[in-house]
Amino acid sequence: MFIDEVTMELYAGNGGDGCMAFRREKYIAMGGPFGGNGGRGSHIIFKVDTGLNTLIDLKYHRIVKGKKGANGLGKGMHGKNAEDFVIKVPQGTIVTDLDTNLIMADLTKEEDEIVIAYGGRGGRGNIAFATRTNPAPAFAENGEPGEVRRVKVELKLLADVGLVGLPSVGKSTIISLVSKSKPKIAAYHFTTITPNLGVVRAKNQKSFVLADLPGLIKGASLGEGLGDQFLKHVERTRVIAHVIDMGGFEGRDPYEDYVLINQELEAFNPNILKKPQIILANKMDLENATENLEAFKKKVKDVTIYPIAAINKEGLEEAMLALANQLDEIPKQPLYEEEKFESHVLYQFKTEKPFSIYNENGTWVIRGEKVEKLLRMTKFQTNEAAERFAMKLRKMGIDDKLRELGAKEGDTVRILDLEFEYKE
Ligand SMILES: Nc1nc2c(ncn2[C@@H]2O[C@H](COP(=O)(O)OP(=O)(O)OP(=O)(O)O)[C@@H](O)[C@H]2O)c(=O)[nH]1
Ligand SMILES: [Mg+2]
Repeated sequence: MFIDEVTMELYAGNGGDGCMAFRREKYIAMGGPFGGNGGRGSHIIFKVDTGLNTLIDLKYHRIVKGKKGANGLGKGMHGKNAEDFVIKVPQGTIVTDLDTNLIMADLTKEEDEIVIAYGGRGGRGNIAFATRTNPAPAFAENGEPGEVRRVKVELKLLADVGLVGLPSVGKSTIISLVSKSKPKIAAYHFTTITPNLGVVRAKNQKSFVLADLPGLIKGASLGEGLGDQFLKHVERTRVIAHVIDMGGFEGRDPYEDYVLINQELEAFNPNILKKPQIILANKMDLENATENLEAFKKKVKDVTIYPIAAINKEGLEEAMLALANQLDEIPKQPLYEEEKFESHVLYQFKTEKPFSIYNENGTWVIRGEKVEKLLRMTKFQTNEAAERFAMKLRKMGIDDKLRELGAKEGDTVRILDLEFEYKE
């Protein structure tokens, strides 16, 4: 089975908690702060593995959770960073953030690697908070929560040559004879429903990747038949190999078939027609084939035509050699790639207000990523920690806003599951 789109949930690891500790030494009455920082949580990283061809492995690992960083310890010891979680993907994988719908990564190069969800930083231990005015702070931070992302992971096949044509023209037969790929072959339309990849080794020992695609029909670019689900794979191939049934099966005219396929390719993406093409004139063993080919050649003069009879393996070797040689002349990536993809790799932070306040049955509820993170990172072990938390809320402008909204002394205020009284 070929899988080219997977939705995943990524939970980067939380940072380890900071430690609150004090020196306890003989002859030193008031020990200084001695709590170390927590370690960073695991990043979730996507990395190209050139040995992979599909996203099938990801299908069984749709939810990925990073590890928490180790907690800080006494004696000033910092917690270790958690090991990063590396997700291996084939070359050509695209990662899109489902919340912003922006492409975060387009992993086209062999060495590409990118952090998609950042692990939380470790919480600071009380050593980190020591100041001249407060040399022995009695508070520490919890680790920062790791990033959570929902992403779509897509693979556009990086095939060198794409076999395109109407159903039943012999595309799968061809790939089955020139590569190790063993797709289903049958005398009914739409036998192939997902693309198949195969590596072809031509007579001159040069190799390339061939894609056998499901049959195209009129309206495919608009989603007819199996439609545009797989037309996107054609976008990245370097050469288009038209497979045409020269037997004129079911009363068809080979030239009309050729024109129709080109129209569908153009309607899907006009850039596809800028790619070099060749024509594999198949089923030359059939009765009317020679006659049809002569008529076809008169109408199509600018594209090289290779007459073949895939069923008898006739002409295939020559056609594959010609493709291998032709590929040598063409740059490795499609010409329009930069314009089409690179500029789409954008990263946008979710823009959110630091907080919002609403009144729910007399309780003031404060929501917002920043304020909730502050709460999660506060260790309410001591009065001093609580005071620091209150001070931070004040600095964020939450007190002023509450007053402005009419909060009164003694009103209940809630952030996540923490409730406290409003004080002027
Ligand atoms: N006579 C003859 N029949 C062929 C030749 N090549 C393929 N066929 C037959 O044509 C039929 C369709 O072949 P497939 O390879 O499944 O065609 P396809 O283009 O992959 O079809 P879809 O997957 O439906 O798009 C099968 O019955 C093949 O045996 C050929 O050179 N000559
Ligand atoms: Mg097929």
